[in-house]
Amino acid sequence: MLNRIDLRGGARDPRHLLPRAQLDVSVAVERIRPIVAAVREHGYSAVREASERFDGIAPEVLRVPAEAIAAAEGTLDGQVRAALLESIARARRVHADQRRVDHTTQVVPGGTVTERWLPVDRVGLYVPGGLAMYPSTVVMNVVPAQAAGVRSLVVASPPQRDNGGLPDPRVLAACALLGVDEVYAVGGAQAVAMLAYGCAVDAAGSAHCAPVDMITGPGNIWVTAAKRLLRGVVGIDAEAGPTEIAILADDTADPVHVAADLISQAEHDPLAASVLVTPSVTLADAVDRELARLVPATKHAERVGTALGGEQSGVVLVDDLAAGLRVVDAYAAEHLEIQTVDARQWAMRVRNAGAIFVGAYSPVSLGDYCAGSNHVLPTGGCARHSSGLSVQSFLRGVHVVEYTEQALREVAGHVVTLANVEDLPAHGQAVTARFPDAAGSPRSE
Ligand code: HSO
Ligand code: ZN
Repeated sequence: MLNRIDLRGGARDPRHLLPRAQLDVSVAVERIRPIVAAVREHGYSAVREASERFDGIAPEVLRVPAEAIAAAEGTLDGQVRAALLESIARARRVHADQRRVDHTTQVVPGGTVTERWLPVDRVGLYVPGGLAMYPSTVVMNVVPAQAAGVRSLVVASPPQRDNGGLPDPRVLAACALLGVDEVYAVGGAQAVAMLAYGCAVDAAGSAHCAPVDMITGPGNIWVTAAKRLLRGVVGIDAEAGPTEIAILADDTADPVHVAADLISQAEHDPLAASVLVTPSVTLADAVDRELARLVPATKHAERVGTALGGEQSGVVLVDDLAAGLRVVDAYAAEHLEIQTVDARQWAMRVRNAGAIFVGAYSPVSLGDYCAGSNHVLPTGGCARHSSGLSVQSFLRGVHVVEYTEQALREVAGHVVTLANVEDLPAHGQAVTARFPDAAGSPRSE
């Protein structure tokens, strides 16, 4: 079922072995440009027009009433509620520990630089509706924003025709459990534009959605395109590609676990990538047998089969675990499982991965829901340079500089020298102007 790539005994560069799906967003950007421009210019009426056109429904008042949010929470199945609350509680525990503290460095006596971590003021979270609607993703976006201290957090999600023009009830229930009460029944590019520019949300213009500073959350290609177009007007999170799991395993791994985990992420998307890296042909053969047994029985067998059979998935055979480590580092998977002897030791040596799952009892799907870790992670090799969503994503580090007269006087000469070497003498004069009668004041030309 899985393609085999045999790297044993060779010195092939593993970097480009497994192709990754590329999403062409630039064409979509041109398609949504007029929608974004219309929302900027006409606000409410343009948002409703686009909703009618693309979602087939547009409520007259775009903000979801508090009673509807409460009602959605009320109808939530008890077990789902308990599981979501557990997911929220564990994520809050981990994210609370991520909060950075402000730090003051005394550079010289009388001269300090303080790094202050300030939360973004207002954040918009886009939540897709329909099939790719994950209440767990609402949790993974809202929890770090709240832990960062974001004061104002708003959710936008498409109106559903079968829910009377309200967003999906699971989205509303997740909002209620997280304490988010500003929710708009708007989806697509028009939602991103509404969040970025702000607009009236009823016909009379008596209620408004204030513009946000940052937009996060997954979406279809139109949403991604709108976020790309509006980057700069607002901050945005990374563009998420199809999900990926890589497993570094040796013959101590249980092939049933390995196969189940490969299937679990393939379930997301026919373009999802499931990659096994192993020095053990015995394990690779056993995993193949398990896949042949398990895939036909899984609910989304077609999607899973397409993903596992695709050129983006495969088994990479390596000489030993050290060679396997080089492969997984080159691949830089969104999720990396280590199912080997001394798993923790091997995990410590990994350089590139969005998140690492160690040992036989830490599957990726634990992290998707209830480990406490965040499941919004870098895909497409971006783990080489980027992190997953965290409290840090919602904070800005601001340097606060404070020098006394004496401390400035002592370094004035160096400032003037550097200003002159860059041919910016007024920079130096801004310092020397403070010391007009300084004997032997620094030379400025
Ligand atoms: N594995 C996905 C997240 C997710 N899984 C949501 C289930 N629901 C990307 O990390
Ligand atoms: Zn998942």
